[in-house]
Amino acid sequence: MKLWFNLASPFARKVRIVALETGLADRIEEVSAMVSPVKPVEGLARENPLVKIPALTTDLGTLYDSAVICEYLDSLHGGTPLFPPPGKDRWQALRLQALGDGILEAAVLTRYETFIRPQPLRWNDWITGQFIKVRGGLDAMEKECGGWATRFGIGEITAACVLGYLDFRYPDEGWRKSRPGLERWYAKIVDRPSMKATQPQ
Ligand SMILES: N[C@@H](CCC(=O)N[C@@H](CS)C(=O)NCC(=O)O)C(=O)O
Repeated sequence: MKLWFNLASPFARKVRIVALETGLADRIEEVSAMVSPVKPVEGLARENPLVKIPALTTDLGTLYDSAVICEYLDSLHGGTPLFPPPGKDRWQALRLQALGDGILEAAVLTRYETFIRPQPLRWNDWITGQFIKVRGGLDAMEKECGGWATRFGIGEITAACVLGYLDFRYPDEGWRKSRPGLERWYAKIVDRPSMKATQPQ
């Protein structure tokens, strides 16, 4: 399998953590792609019409969107599943993944707005609106993270990628300030080998 990724992408990080946690990393060849919403990468465009990373080229064709790729990888190993079987736990895990992905979308779009969009075209109200989503999402995570302690499934992996991305791109945001539960939880998981091996750069 071939994974289109880069070291800064929090969505690609989700996939790389899943690959490590499930013991599948050796079966994946990584191809670095410096994506930009305004300059499509040619090779990637042939695999993923959305020209986004992560994308995973497999025998079934190329899969894209981190949630789809992570669930595909989870179907290939015999260990404890990272996506729970149908039932309440599964809905909770999928919802937490969606919450984390939503925070990441808002944070990544803000990054594009502030670093790619030419200065005269930037719109501060739009950036403020995206950060309301980031902060509201983190507050929701703070309320529920007491229940996360015992597992590192797809929801928790996504949450870990959110917190790692904010430390990487928005260190001044200070997400820990009013979120002691998340801070404690993150301190416990940040040294996992899969987290250390995929630190954003
Ligand atoms: N929903 C997608 C989001 C992927 C995404 O936005 N990736 C960014 C990099 S972090 C990207 O490829 N951006 C290029 C673009 O928007 O054209 C997922 O979960 O995989």
